[in-house]
Amino acid sequence: MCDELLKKIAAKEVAVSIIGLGYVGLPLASAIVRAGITTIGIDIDEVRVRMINEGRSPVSDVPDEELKGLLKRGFLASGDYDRIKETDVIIVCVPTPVTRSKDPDLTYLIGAGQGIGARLRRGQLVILKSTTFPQTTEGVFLPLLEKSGLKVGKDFFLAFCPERVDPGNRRFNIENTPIVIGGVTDNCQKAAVAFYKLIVPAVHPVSSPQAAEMTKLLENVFRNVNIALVNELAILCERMGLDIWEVIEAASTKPFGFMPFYPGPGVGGHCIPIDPYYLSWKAREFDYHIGFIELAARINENMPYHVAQLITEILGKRGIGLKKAKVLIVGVTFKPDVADTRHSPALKLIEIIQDKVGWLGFHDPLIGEVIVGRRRYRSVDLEQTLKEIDLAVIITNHSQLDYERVVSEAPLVLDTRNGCKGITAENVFSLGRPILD
Ligand code: SAJ
Repeated sequence: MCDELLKKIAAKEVAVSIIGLGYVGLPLASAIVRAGITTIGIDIDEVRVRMINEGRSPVSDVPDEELKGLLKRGFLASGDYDRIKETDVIIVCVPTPVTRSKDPDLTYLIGAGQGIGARLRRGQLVILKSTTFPQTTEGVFLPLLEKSGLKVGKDFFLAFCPERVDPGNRRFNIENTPIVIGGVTDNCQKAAVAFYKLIVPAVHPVSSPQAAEMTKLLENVFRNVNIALVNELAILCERMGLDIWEVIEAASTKPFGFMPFYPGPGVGGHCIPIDPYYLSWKAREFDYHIGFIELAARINENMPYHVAQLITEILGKRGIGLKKAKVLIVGVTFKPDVADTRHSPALKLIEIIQDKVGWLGFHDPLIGEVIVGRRRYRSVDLEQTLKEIDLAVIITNHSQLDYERVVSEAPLVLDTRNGCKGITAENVFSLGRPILD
């Protein structure tokens, strides 16, 4: 069975179904179609399926023009799980969020496993990409597939191959980023390696799906704890009268053994603030508490509250009470130049201060509206509003923002991203620098 599949892969005669057409699934579909492989996208969200088939991309990394090109080459989205029967390779890119109490929420992953398990046929390769804790692939996902009565490694093949998508990254994409591969059996490894070699420049096989699951978590926890480190030092620098941005720039001149991370108003996105909880949750099963992760989470989750404190302090220095203050949040996406507000610290900051200030609004060139609690905010015109407010708070440093204009028009500016780098003005205050009189 494995040899037949390997032959089909080598001849590029396989057809692929991708389950979950989000910021991982859609770019992956694009790369696979561009490799000349027949691909179908499956998603439970009918609106998203319709949007995609009309050439309107829900993912900023796949522009409409690129999506239209995929559709022209035969790609289509469907809500019908039965379509996976027509394919040889099934790739699962569904979300793995956390619950409100920060425990892993495998609802989507289990749903995908059930959907596949009910339709699995001999000779198929299933690849799981969703970030999750070690033992998910073999302990949670595999049993759902084997409900089909088929045997892994003999009748079908299963591997965990974590995604490495950095939304908005113009330099790295699927075609130039190595992929880690953890097959359940040797045949599973062989099949997954052979398939991925059609799409990526390099594959890195590891000894098990668990090793691959842990690799991905290490990659993201590494970012989370390092961001927390500079966030903590930013607060210390404010108190010590130092400039964290100057210090990080200086440390970055070290050509080895250092990698810069930057402080900010908090950590957003669908991975970095979430994935570490998957690891700390699993570690507890082994009577092991990873203090690093909990500490980093506390520090990063505190940042929006720290920014709220800075807002109060800056307005206070000008004798403006919070209750009367008009505050404009500039940038609400979770990172610059990506139209995505998921877990954005801007939304948490709005939630913290919206009942405390006289007027609150936002401007973001990529986002039309946000809903925080029971309130709906629409993006306001920047130039017009700057004249009418007391304080502009730069939360997301989109490259297209005119920082000179923000500084010249707004009476006060709090910059949490060093977006105003190089602009000296007495009305500009910065996270990570002392708030001087
Ligand atoms: N952030 C900081 N300071 C930093 C870097 C990031 O405050 O020095 C903040 C960002 O503003 C953002 C959050 O952290 O709110 C996450 O930023 P990110 O750059 O990690 O962006 P993500 O979550 O879109 O993508 C990450 C990938 N990023 C990079 O490799 C640079 C990568 O970790 C994963 O492939 C991806 O998550 C994922 O899907 O796991």
